[in-house]
Amino acid sequence: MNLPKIVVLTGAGISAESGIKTFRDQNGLWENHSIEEVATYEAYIKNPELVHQFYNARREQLLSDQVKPNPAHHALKKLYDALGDDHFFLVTQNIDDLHDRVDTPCVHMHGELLKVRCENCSEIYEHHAHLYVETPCSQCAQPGQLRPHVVWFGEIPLQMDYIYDQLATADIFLSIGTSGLVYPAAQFVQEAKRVGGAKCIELNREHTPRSIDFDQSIQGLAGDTVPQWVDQFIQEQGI
Ligand code: BJW
Repeated sequence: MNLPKIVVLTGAGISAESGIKTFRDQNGLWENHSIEEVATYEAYIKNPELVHQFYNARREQLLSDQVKPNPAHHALKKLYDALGDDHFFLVTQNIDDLHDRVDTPCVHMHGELLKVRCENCSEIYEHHAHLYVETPCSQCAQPGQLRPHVVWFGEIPLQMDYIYDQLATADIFLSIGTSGLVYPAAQFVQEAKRVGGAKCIELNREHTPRSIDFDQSIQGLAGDTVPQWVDQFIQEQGI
């Protein structure tokens, strides 16, 4: 069977119905903390306690009983199961682990909230507890060297070569719940179209500054639109 290859990009909007606030909504995280205060390396050097406090609160929320994968995460797992590794690739900007919890393989281009990285020995490992300036690295035992394993503004997102290779071979590019304001992810639609010749589809609660770049833009909550789109696709393909 000649199946199309689907590349999916997800953003904070896919996790909104799981109880995780998006970044740029009215009640979003940036209201309480300006982006410069918490999501740059300069901010971390200037005030590591504040940055640790910010990520500790988000880690605690992610691990609470209230947060779990929603129908959109489950639908992408269904799509992955139907297509397999050769025809499905998921890249997420989200640092939560909600795709991982339903066993959908994905590249976390902006890192992972439940991991830390040691600036002394470069070890990256799972860490679910609060992180403090004095927390020693479990590998090299140095205190003062652990940071959240996330990508801040001015840093290079992870696995970019691999992501661009996947975009170049996409037949369909699906962008779900992202404002399209943050680069390089904001440019993936042009990349998928220009290099891969992909049909590009946006699923978002509302129109975004990028909607015009897509062949189709579908408005609605991800928990509704993603399962609907996946079910229709599977039916059309007869898989
Ligand atoms: C729903 C919904 C529901 C809600 N259902 N939908 C000028 C021009 C071009 C670039 C730059 C520039 N100046 C600086 C830059 C570069 C900079 C950048 O993009 N800045 C912009 C602000 C202009 N980018 C970088 O620095 C990046 N690095 C870089 O470019 O390196 C150079 C390089 C690249 C490639 C190769 C080689 C070199 C790094 C960016 C790192 C971003 N980091 C953050 C924080 C991560 C850690 C953390 O989480 O704390 O990543 S910022 C934040 O934004 C986070 C997110 O992943 C990212 C994207 O946000 P997202 O997911 O789109 O969320 P929102 O809130 O913006 O939107 C939610 C959407 O969901 C909305 O549209 C809603 O409508 C929708 N929604 N509920 C469906 N239920």
